[in-house]
Amino acid sequence: MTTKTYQVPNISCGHCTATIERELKAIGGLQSVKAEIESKEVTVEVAGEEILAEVESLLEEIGYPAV
Ligand SMILES: [Cu+2]
Repeated sequence: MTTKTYQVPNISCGHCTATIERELKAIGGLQSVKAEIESKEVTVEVAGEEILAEVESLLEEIGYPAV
């Protein structure tokens, strides 16, 4: 299992974090996701590193690219 934290500057409120968590949960192999408003961070736990590429492209697709 791999854990990774992304910096996502576009997070500004609870709607953003709810959207990110809801959308990322659709990814197969994603074990957990936590988005935080104050730190503008998204932390994911995935079954394997290859899934991180999917996480990154989905974040971009929904308007919350990681820097
Ligand atoms: Cu928001």
